[in-house]
Amino acid sequence: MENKMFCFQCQETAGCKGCTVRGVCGKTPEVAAMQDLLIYVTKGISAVTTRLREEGQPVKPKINHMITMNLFITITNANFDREAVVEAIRHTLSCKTELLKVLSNTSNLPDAALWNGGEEEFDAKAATVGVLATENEDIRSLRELITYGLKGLAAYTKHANALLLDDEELDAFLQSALAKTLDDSLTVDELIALTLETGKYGVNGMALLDRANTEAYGNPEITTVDIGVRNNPGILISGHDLRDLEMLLEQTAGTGVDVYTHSEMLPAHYYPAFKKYPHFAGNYGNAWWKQKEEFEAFNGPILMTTNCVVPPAESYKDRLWTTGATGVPGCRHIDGAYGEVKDFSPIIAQAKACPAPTELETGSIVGGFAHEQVFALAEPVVNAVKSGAIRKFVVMAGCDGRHKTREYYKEFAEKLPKDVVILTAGCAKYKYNKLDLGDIGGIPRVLDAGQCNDSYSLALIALKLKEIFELDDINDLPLAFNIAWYEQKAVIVLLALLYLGVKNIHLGPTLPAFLSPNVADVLVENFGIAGIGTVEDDLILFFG
Ligand code: SF4
Ligand code: SF3
Repeated sequence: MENKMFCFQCQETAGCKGCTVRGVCGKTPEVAAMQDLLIYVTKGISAVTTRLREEGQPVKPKINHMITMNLFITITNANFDREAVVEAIRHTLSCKTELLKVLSNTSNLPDAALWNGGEEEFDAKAATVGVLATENEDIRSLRELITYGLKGLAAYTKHANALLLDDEELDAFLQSALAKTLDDSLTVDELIALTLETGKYGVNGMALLDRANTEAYGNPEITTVDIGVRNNPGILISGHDLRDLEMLLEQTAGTGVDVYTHSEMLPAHYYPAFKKYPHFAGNYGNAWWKQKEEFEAFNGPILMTTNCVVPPAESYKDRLWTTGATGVPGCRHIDGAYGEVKDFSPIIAQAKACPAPTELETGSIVGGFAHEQVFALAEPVVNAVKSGAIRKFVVMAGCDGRHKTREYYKEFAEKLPKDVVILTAGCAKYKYNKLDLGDIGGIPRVLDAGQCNDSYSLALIALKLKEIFELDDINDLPLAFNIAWYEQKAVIVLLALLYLGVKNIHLGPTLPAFLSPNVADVLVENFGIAGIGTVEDDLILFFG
């Protein structure tokens, strides 16, 4: 049977091979086709902007922003709205037409840079430009590995851009790398080198976002976050975009509507700037994949600022709002350019007419262990390592997901030796952040740095420990990596860690389907990348 679609970009891909009939995530073949075409035209315009830069011509920030937004739209669970994707393709093609007019040398540009079909041609073109259009499986694997890393990088860049921070060098790299994935003359070795260079810019991108977030909202600090509910109506905000949260908190102040975080928005509570809002009530629910039952129970409106949105049930569809790169057909979308104040008043009006959230649980969780906070605690931490009270750290950052196999991470956390401390970031933490794992001399055994992009903090912490212990190699630290991945932001985090020289990362619950056997071998041989085994075996492997 002919494939209706082919997508293997996330960990939940069908049969660990590829979604071919409909996405496990809910993506339809019609949306998948337009996402393939959006990637194709985005690579095309990137070949044009790369050539413009080679000619010494400037590329406007709005073009850079469009390219990062296009990539973000195609990340797993970001946008299920075919019309929104079609509009992004149209807009990209029209911008490209303008750029081509000012380009002096258009010779030898790839087809993607020159193609400019009408909407009636979109479906036919999409069918020829997807992942499988690259026949050699190793080249395909590397092109996709790079493209997915760039999608993750684009997501992080987008959040920095929303806080009015740009990095032209980063955008130039991102676009040149996209263009290189169209270049049939590149060898496997050259693509491997490009993969590692993508990791370097992954570090830069996370650093840029860290700077944007901390300059705007201060450095995260140890914080206790309530996970119960209050009696007022509420708005639940999910995703990663702190600027959206700030605007929502400002606009809900004094309205009698509380604001709760969900999933990856939890770490917002750790920032000093958001503590001044008395109606910033707490965190509701868990990681993204439980949203159907949790959004139902929340009773009020939900604002999705980024992935991961699950196609909603009819019962709460009219309460689900999207903004930024996200889109769901039938759900209302709030627009707003960078630097503009988005108007969340219709969401607030809806909230006022809704009952208060249904209580899911009570209690609290503690987090806020980003770089500055951990540096402030360096002395007790270092002493605990020197005395042997802390034997080892294990980085368990990354993503959560719905597969039963991910119970591994909960069990692994529960069964960890009591002298091991978990360093985490991303939504993976929901597998163990409500367990009572205790502390070691006052140092909690789960140190949550924040969102997945705050894996940057974990890298800084590791580098700081390396300096304090006067080690030559980051791999000589008492530090293991057992990372859970789901979507493409985890890919850029992984590439960033590889670039920083981290070896022997365990990646689960399954290795990416987009790694061909040969590419997987390269990662195993050069970086010691491995999958996971049973909890018992892995505990012995990591801790003896
Ligand atoms: Fe399948 Fe994942 Fe692609 Fe969705 S994003 S279609 S689940 S591989
Ligand atoms: Fe989670 Fe999507 Fe990856 Fe940001 S919200 S870590 S899965």
